[in-house]
Amino acid sequence: MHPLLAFSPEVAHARNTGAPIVALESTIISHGMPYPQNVQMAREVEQIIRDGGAVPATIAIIDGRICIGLSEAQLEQLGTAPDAMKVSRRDLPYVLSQSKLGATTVAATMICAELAGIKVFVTGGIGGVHRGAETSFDISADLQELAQTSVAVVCAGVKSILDIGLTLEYLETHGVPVLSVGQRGFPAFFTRESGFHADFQLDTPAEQAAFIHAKWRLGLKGGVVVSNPVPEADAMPREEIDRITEQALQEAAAGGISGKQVTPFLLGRIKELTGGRSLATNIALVKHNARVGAALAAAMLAHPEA
Ligand code: PSU
Ligand code: MN
Repeated sequence: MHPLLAFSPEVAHARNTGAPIVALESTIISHGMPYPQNVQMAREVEQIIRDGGAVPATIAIIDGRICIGLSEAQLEQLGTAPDAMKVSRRDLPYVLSQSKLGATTVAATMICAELAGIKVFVTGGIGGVHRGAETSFDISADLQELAQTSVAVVCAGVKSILDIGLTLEYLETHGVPVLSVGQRGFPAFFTRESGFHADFQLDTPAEQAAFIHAKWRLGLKGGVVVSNPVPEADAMPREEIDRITEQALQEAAAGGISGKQVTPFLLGRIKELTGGRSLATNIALVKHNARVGAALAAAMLAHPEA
């Protein structure tokens, strides 16, 4: 076992008994949602995964260790600490060696999940190519991680704060397949449709698991995006979210927001400008992804190649 990993008792037990495990990120807790909704969301998502027959492993960097599975107190700490760092691939050596508190992004969570032998990871939305990336070069490290780290990521697509078309082009170039569940369309986080298609629609966990096993069986390293649209009843009106997204993007540009602050700034402004309704949608879609992820983790183990 890797010396930097610290498993919670629940996850350690799952490893010993061969139970399905689902990784969860922590930037969504520290930087993606306000307190106390963030901690409550984290707890409820963990419970949905348990109810789905799998074991949740929320990942964060605490006291110089990569924690795989967090206690109640650790979830609370991440949800309230003003100094929790947003940790992507680049930042992992710093938070670990300096024993800082670190919340892992999709990229860093994938790295840690792979080290821990976890194949399925559930989140809300992945990072992507930002609008205007041709001059800003702002492309989330999540995409490069998907290109090289072998973990399946269940998400509700990418937000329209990003350039969704360029994000899909980037993933294609790097050989990252984008699956969709229940529809052809690639979802846009707050809305079910983005105007783009996913590469392959695979509705059942068994089909998704067979696809992922086939990729890795070929020796093709890297992730698979499993995109799952927000439930109809929880989706936001498209015109409203588009208008608010434009406003948030203009404010970010006017305020000179750059680097790793961009995504948290946009998420926070969208929440304010929708009077908190975007937060309810965000929580609902993560819960929906947790159901899909738990079923996928079980199907991955049930597959003959597991
Ligand atoms: N998108 C969301 N909610 C989030 C994030 C993205 O809808 O919380 C977080 C994830 O942790 C993702 C990170 O990995 O933001 C991407 O940040 P950046 O764009 O700086 O790479
Ligand atoms: Mn960025």
